[in-house]
Amino acid sequence: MRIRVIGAPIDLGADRRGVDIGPRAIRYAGLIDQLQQLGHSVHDVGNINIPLPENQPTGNPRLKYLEPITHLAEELADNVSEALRDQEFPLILGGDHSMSLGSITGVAREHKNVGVIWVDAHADFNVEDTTPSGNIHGMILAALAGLGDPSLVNVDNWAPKIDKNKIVIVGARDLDTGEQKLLREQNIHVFTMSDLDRRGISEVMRQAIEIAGADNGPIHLSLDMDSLDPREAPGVGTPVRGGLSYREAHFAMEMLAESQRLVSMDVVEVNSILDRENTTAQLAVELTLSALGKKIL
Ligand code: EXY
Ligand code: MN
Ligand code: MN
Ligand code: MN
Repeated sequence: MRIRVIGAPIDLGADRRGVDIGPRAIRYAGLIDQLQQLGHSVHDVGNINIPLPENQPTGNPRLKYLEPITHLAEELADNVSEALRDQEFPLILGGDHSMSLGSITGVAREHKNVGVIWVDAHADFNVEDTTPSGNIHGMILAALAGLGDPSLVNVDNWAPKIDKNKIVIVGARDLDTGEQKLLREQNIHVFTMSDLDRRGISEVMRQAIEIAGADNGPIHLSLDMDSLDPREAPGVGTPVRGGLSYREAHFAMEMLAESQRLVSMDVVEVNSILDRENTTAQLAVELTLSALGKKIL
């Protein structure tokens, strides 16, 4: 398959600096070579240009860096939809999760019925009134489902980007009160870590693929590296104990590859400043390879 690698080194959606180094750390961990060894051809377009953050965010403290984030989203959406039109598989490297506003907008432009599997310790389903931090990376999935600030919801002048019945969150274990209420009200499919403990990764992923890929539709994977246990992925912006094991994460990716429904994927929240010898970036490469067809045997 021909893969377009796009770096989105944004850290404006999060409180902590460091995820802006993510794309470089992932490339440094050998992504391009290993994709080629797997038999894919790779078109690496480099990184989207990100404005440096001002020292302190200006504007609404409950929607920090709203303007540059929406501006990036427009630019990234253009790049991603162009990739799909050129028959390339968009692989977008973060950067914090706010970049998925652009990546998924670009995918949804070309695939109106795309479903999303959001592998994450968090739901990223806050809105201005419920956010505890004002960090937009914690609001992105709500915005893609049509909820939240109009500037986020109406990027590219249309909404919603994703049918909320085709959203599936896997690995959640750190949800805010207001966010929990919204998730319940909107009937969002959430497989928490408790669900994973109870049913196992195989059954959870079988259901996730069935829901997100309903009517034989395409699936976008948004892999937040903080979905893994911090012992496996220490270099993330918002670590939460009790996450996916190394094998649970790989098996989830292998099942997605077997489904043949993936049309695009994000890998986000690699924070190299907090990482240990590039471990998390290396794991991001390994998991990407599993999602793109690498098998044990
Ligand atoms: N729910 C918290 C907030 O909204 O501030 C933490 C969000 C972390 C988001 C990271 C990307 O997954
Ligand atoms: Mn612009
Ligand atoms: Mn996230
Ligand atoms: Mn997260």
